Amino acid sequence: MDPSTGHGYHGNNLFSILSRSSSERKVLTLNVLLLGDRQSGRSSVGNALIGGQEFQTGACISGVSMTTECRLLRRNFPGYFRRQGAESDLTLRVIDTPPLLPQPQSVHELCPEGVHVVVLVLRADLPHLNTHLEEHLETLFGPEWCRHTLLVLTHADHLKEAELQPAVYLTQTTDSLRALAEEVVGGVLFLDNSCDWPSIRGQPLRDRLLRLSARNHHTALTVRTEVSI
Ligand SMILES: Nc1nc2c(ncn2[C@@H]2O[C@H](COP(=O)(O)OP(=O)(O)OP(=O)(O)O)[C@@H](O)[C@H]2O)c(=O)[nH]1
Ligand SMILES: [Mg+2]
Repeated sequence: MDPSTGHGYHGNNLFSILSRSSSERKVLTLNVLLLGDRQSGRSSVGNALIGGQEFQTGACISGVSMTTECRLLRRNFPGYFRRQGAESDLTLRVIDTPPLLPQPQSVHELCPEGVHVVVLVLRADLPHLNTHLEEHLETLFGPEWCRHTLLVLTHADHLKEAELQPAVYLTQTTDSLRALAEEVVGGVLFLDNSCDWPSIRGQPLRDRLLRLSARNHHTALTVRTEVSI
């Protein structure tokens, strides 16, 4: 518990996260939670992050999401970054979720040590926010959620087709999306999931995520399991 907030803010220090594998390499393990509305592109973003196709993606059938329960996939990126002169691996544990917010208990079971980065996924071409989203995030993580969150706007290909530059898009979008974009400390990243191999598409996202976590000294937010959503 963070004594200043009382909201289960987990004070992991870097050395508890960096551990040595059998080959004497340092490894940084980050838990990443994907959240978003139905068909926002969460599973596609998950695939970009892990550089694979293992999360099942596709159109909704009869209004039912492709993803109906939380699923965790883990991927190691050897020698991904350097810290204090030493090469470190980056291990991502990515949790895909059903639409909007998953039950806190399901997330807690998959990562009891907490979530380092929340990736909030929205469609750039459908920028109407669920009005309770921020409220739910606060219920799930407490007021620190925005320090650990980055916003990914998928379907950026539609902006390209409309010849709309991302920076211009952000000035013209809805007030609620603009406010959210300003609130999340990780900022906004546009993603076109229809192009490139997942591993290429995921590179800027992995970099951004690592920077955000480093800014938080790799502390993790614990899920507040006493609430139900
Ligand atoms: N054109 C385009 N299609 C995308 C993009 N991202 C996702 N899609 C497509 O949108 C559909 C839904 O993507 P998913 O990644 O399954 O979305 P999801 O949020 O996990 O969906 P559910 O689990 O069903 O709620 C799939 O057919 C994807 O191929 C994108 O950036 N551009
Ligand atoms: Mg899905």
